[in-house]
Amino acid sequence: MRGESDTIAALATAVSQGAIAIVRLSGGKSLPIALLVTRRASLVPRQATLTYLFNDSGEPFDQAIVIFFESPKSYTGEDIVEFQTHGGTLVASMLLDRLIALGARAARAGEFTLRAVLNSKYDLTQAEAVLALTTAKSKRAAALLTRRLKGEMSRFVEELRSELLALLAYCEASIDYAEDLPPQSARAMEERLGRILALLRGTIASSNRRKGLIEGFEAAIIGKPNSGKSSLLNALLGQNRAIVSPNAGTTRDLIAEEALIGGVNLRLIDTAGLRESGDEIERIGVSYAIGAFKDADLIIAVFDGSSVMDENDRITLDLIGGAKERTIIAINKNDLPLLIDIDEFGQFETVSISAKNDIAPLLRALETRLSLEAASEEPLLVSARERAFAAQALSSCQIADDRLKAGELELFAIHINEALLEIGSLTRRAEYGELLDTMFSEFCLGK
Ligand SMILES: Nc1nc2c(ncn2[C@@H]2O[C@H](COP(=O)(O)OP(=O)(O)O)[C@@H](O)[C@H]2O)c(=O)[nH]1
Ligand SMILES: [Mg+2]
Repeated sequence: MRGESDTIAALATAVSQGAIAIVRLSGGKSLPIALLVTRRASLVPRQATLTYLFNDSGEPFDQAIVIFFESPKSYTGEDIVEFQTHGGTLVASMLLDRLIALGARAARAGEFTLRAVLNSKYDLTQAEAVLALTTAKSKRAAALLTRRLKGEMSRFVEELRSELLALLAYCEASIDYAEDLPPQSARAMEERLGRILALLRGTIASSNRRKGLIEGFEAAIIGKPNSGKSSLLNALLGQNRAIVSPNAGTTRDLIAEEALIGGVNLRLIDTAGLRESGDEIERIGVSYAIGAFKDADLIIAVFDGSSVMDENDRITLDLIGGAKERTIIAINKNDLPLLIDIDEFGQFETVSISAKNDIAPLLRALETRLSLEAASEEPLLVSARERAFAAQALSSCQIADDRLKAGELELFAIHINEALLEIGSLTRRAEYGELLDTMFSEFCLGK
C-alpha cells in the first residue's frame, strides 16, 4: 500500500500534561518527512532512536525518541513513524506543524484505524474493538476486547457462514433436480438450523446483558419515600451526594453518579419515592423514577425493614414484579427491629443492610452479578451496529426455519442467503464506505 494514499499526522496521546506525547505519521512520505525533521540519513526499522527534532531554520526544538515501522509491519500497514516527544502539548504541536509544512496532512478522527482496515490489518470487528477499548467502562472489558482483537468475532462469523453455506448446499441440490427433500435431509437441515438459531440467540442475549461492560451499567435505586434510597446512594458513593431527610418526598429529580464496583463502572440513579402524590412536581419525579426503572440494567429496590409493608411498598412490588432477574431487594435499616414480612419477597434476591452502618451484603451481591456478566466465554457483539446485524440475521434464520418446515425450499434458500449477507456485514472489509465513515468518526484523533 506504500505511496498509494497521502501521508497523515496526528497527536496519538491525550491533549494533557503527560510525561510524553506521541505524534504519529502514516503514509508513503512518512520516512522522507521524518528524515528531514531529524536531519538523519536513515532510520532503522523498529529501532528506537534518540534524536533531535529541527525546525525550519535548522534549530533543534526537542529531543525525542523516533521509531520507524516499515510497511507492511505497522499498525496501518503503511510506513509509520512515531515520535515520542516531551510531554505537554507545545512541542507536539510544533512538531505537527512542521510535519504538515513538510507535506503531511492532519489526520481525521479514526483515520489510522480506517487505514488499518483498508489495508486488511484489521477487519471491522477488530477495528470496533479498538474503538470500544478507548472508551471501555470496566477492567473486564479490556480483556474481552483484546480477545476480539485476536480474531474471536471473525471466527464466530466464519463458523456461522460455513454452517449457513452447508444448509444452502443441501437444498440447492434438491431444487436443481426439482425433487422433494428426502425426510432425513430435511431433519438434518432443521437440526443444523436449530443450532445456528441457538448460537445467534445466545450471543445476542449475552451481548445485551454484557453491553454495560463497555458502555457502563446503569442501576436504578427505587422504593417508597423514606425507605433510605438517598442514604444508600451516598453510602455506595462514599460521599454525600443526595439530600437525606426524614421528610417524605425530598428527592424529586433523578440524581445520577458513577461508581466503580467490582471493577465495573456502575451509573447509580437515585429516584423520587414511589407513592401516589397530590403534588405535581413530586408526580413528575415519580414518572422519572419509573422511566429510570425501565431503562436500568439493574434495579436496587429499597424497603424499610423497620416498618410493616404499606400500600406504597406495594406500588414498588408491583413495578418490579415483571423484572425479577434484574432486581436486588435491599431490606434497609437492619440496625432497627425487623417488622416487614420477608415472605412477601419470595422469589427475589434479597439482602439485609443498613444504609447508615453496613452495606457490605449489597456490595457483594452487586459484585457477584457484575462479575457473572463478565465471565461468559461467548463472543461479545460490542456495538449497536453489530447487535443490529446479528438481530437481522437471527430474524432471517427464523423465517427460513418456518419456510423449511413448510417445505418451501426456494424461499428457505432466499432467507438463508439474506442471513449470510447480514452475518457477513459484521466483518465486511472496505466496501461499505458510508458505514466506515460514520463508524470511524467516533474515534479519537490519532487512533
Ligand atoms: N435507622 C436507620 N435510619 C435510616 C437508614 N437509612 C436511612 N435512614 C433514615 O431514613 C430517613 C429517610 O432516608 P432517605 O435516604 O432520605 O430516604 P429516601 O426518601 O428513600 O431517599 C432519614 O431520616 C435517614 O436518616 C438506616 O439504615 N437506619
Ligand atoms: Mg431520597
